[in-house]
Parts: sequence; C-alpha cells; structure tokens
Amino acid sequence: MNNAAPRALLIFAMFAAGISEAKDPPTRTRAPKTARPLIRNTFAMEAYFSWDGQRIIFQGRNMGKRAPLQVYVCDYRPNQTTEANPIRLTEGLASHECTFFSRDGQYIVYATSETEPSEENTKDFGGYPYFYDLTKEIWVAKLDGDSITNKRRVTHNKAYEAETSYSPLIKGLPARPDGIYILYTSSRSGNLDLWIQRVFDEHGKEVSDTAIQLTDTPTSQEGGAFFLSDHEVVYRTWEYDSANPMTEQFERNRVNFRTMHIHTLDLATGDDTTYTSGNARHWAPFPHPGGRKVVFAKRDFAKPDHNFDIYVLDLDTREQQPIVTDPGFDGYAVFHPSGKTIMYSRFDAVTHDFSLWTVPYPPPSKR
Ligand SMILES: [Ca+2]
Ligand SMILES: [Ca+2]
Repeated sequence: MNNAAPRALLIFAMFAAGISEAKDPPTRTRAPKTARPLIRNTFAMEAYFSWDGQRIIFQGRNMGKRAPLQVYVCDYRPNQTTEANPIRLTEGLASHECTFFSRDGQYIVYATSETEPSEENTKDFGGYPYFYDLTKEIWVAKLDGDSITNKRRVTHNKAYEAETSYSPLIKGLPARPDGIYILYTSSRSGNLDLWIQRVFDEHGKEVSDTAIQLTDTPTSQEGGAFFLSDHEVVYRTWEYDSANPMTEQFERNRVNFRTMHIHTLDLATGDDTTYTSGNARHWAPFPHPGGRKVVFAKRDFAKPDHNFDIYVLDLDTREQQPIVTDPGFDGYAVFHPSGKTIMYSRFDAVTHDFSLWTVPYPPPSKR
C-alpha cells in the first residue's frame, strides 16, 4: 500500500455513501430525540439485523483509522444501556463490504475488493465516481459463532459485483430451481444489472449454479436489491447519461445531482413497477417485514440543504413518511424483523466516521 492509500480509501468510502458532495463547512449535527446510539465505538455503516432479530452484521473498521472495511457482528438487545461490542470476522488488506445474513443465520455473504479503487480498475456507470471497482467478487461463508469457515467464492470475473443479499427459500418459480439464492448487482453485462445465483438447494445443500440475469437494461443501472417476498425484489436505479459522465461532472462541480428511483420486480411475472418520481435521489430501499413498505434514504434536490434523510415509503398508497430529517447524512436504513425499530448509519462530517443508531417505528405521535 502506498502513502496515498489511506486517503483513497477515505474518499472511496465517502463516495460510496454519496456524502462528500456538500460545499458547506463540516458541522456536527444532533440526532433526533427518539434516536439511540447503537455503535459509536467502531466505525460502523450499512448494518443489517439477523432474521431472529438478535444480531447485527455490518462493514466497519477501528474508529479513526483509514484501513480497509471489514465484516463485524455483534449481539442486538433492544433495551441495552451500553453500546454493543462488535467482533471482527474478516481481516487483511482486502476491503470486505455489503454483508448480509442468510435467513437461518448460519451463513453470511459479502463482497471483497483486493485492490485500491483507481481509474484503471473502476468504471463510471453514472452513479458515484470511482465506486464501481471491477475487482470486486462475492463470497459466502458459514458463520460459526464469532468466526467464519467454509469460505466459498461465488463470482470469478473482471466485473463489479457487490450489493449482496440472500433470498428466503424460493419454491416453484418458473425457470428458477428451488433453493436459497444470493441477489446482487453485477456489471458483467457491460452495465449494472440485478443477478441471482443459487448457492443452496431446497434441503440446504451447497450448490454452485450459474448466475441468472434478472434485469437487462443497458441504460438503467440497477442495484441495492433485497427480497420483499419470496418472488419479489425491491431495488433502486438510475439512467446513465453517456453525454454527461459522472466522473467528469463530479470533478467539475463536486456535486452529484443524479436522480434515482425505487422499483419492485416480480420474478414470477416479470412485472417491474416504479414507486418514486421527481428530482430526488431515492436510494437504498429496505423492506418492512410486512412486505408493503420500504425504508429508504432520500436526497431531495428541491430542498436547499439536500442532504440524505430517511423516509418510509408505503407501496400501496405511495406516501412517503419522514423518519430522520437530521442535517447531515443519514442512510442505509433497515427494519428490525419486528418492524418496530429502524437502524441507520449517521456520518460525522467532522471526524468522517460512521456510527449506527436506532429509532422506533412508527415514530411516537407528537402530543
Ligand atoms: Ca441495467
Ligand atoms: Ca439528514
């Protein structure tokens, strides 16, 4: 690693979150009154609950360090008064990101990149400059207490592969063998599309199937997908404007005004539905356990201070309910399996560290 590496990693992490674009001087912001800190002793972002609701998995590193991101787990106790004590599952110079629990909690999935993001190994898909690292590959591993075993590499190519999650048990879908799939974003078709790949059969036995392409849209860039039900996924997408590459736009203006929208895709029927519109970035949707709402991060370009805030979108009414509208970046929001808590990542503009927080859902009514 050369001397530029720590800075490159910092910029990479900030680009990844789309937060290093504000021109204003950094200020430290207050969390909402209902928010509770979950992890502030470790740089922690993009966290997910286990499906029994008792553990958390996230990408992080030691606070204040500009080292590669690693996968951590920790217990989750809703009423705990002290912060959790995360345990690191991965190590080394590779960056480990986009991690997620299988439904039975016995396996995890994550994406690794062995090299620093650079002009040579990244591609501009019009999202975030330098983010789409073509060395990224996907791995699954068995979670054995506080360590991982049986590491298995799932992708082998020179394409970006990340934004990983697991399916529930899939049964009876046309052209989809029964079993457990991983769902991810890949650029192997030349642009960002959603892919699924079966990694366990219906009896839980390891299989190595070839990947199945879910979207084939040369100008739309799909990603950040999660299963909403056993046959439906939710994701975000944007249109790539080849006349206005993001890297150039960003270098020129230091601002990324890319709009993004939330869709669902029904794997049984092929129906794709758009749920958002307007001049805003609707990003990182995650399903409510009931399957008819998603929590997401929104950057509304119509607002003077268009930082990322957290909203819940009702898929039936299409109404958007604000949840966290704190100044500064709030994102990567997810529901607890109970549906009663939302966990999210806050960015500290002074220290450039991320921390994990929770808020109750639905928000307590104001009297
Ligand atoms: Ca596409
Ligand atoms: Ca905010």
